[in-house]
Amino acid sequence: MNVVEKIKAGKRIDFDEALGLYEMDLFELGELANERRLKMHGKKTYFNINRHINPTNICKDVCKFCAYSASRKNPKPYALKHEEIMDIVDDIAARGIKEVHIVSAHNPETGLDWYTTVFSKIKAKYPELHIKALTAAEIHFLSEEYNKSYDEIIDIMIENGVDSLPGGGAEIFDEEVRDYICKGKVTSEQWLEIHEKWHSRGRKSNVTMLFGHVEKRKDRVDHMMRIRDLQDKTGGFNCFIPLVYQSENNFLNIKEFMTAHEILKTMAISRLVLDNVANLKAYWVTSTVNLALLSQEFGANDLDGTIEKESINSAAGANSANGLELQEFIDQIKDTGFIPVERDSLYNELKVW
Ligand code: V47
Repeated sequence: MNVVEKIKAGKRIDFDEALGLYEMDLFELGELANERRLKMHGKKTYFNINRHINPTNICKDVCKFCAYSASRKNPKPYALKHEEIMDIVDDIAARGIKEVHIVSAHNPETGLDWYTTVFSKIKAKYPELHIKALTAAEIHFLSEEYNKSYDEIIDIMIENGVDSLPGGGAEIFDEEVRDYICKGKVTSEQWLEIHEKWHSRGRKSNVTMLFGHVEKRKDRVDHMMRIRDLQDKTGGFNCFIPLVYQSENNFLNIKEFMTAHEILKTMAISRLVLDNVANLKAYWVTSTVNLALLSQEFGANDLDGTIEKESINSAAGANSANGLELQEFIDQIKDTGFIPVERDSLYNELKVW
């Protein structure tokens, strides 16, 4: 059986076969990924009505790709007070937003409680609001900074009301590339260990991949394989999110933007490799809205959400600082022939628009 026959028969492909898919014609590859997508989700495209909050940009780590951290090229350090975070949450709850996505830098000056007790304040006031918060990179930072195990930090998060983990901090798992782009922060093994521990408590998380910088195709496929292996064990990943590297205001110094051709191939291959992860997100923030819409025909079945405010990728050049207007978002999904389905954070369907 060749790789195309294997894919059509729904059989699992291995590392070499997945890498070989990059040599295929883009449209043939896209068709295979689209077939898989249609089998799994039909023409439905999921999104949610969410809001990102990034409470501090002060960071003890130094990732070369990061434009958000105040210790790098961004000159304005800040750390929001809990009252300021609650003001944002009050506003979004009043407008019916259902998920808050809270991710920070690694700030050694705030204390552990600043990171964790804000969640209990949010939950006490808005028990229905889903809290997706703290990347594995933050959990690792808190564990080291406050001399607690991953289990202890995770238990504190759960006690305080965190519902799910975002997929940030995964970057690229290949150790050599990772050392080059973000030496000193959570290792690949630790990132996966933290998510495994989270899943073992019956909880869900997402997983990202930062690509389009110095990594090679083989590193992307390796990244996908490591996700697939953990997913076989736990089943805890809801969604895979390839993040396209944004090149402004950071220290990686990559001049060339990845081609749309390569982005679409990577989307399609991830749909085919990750046969055990239900959802593939085209994150419009880093891919542009147009390419995210096109990605719907290359395997993607999720477009994230309205977001409202975004600081991490927009600092590096993404056009996402103010999110997207809901009706426009919905109209665009419809205009491309897909069915916009509002979902909750755990992929339960809320409304077909
Ligand atoms: O981990 C940082 C990435 C991530 C750059 O779980 C960059 O639903 C591109 O993880 N170019 C944070 N990317 C964002 C994130 C995320 C976003 C949306 C949804 C979810 C989810 C998670 O942003 C970081 C890092 O990989 N990032 N700098 C940059 N220059």
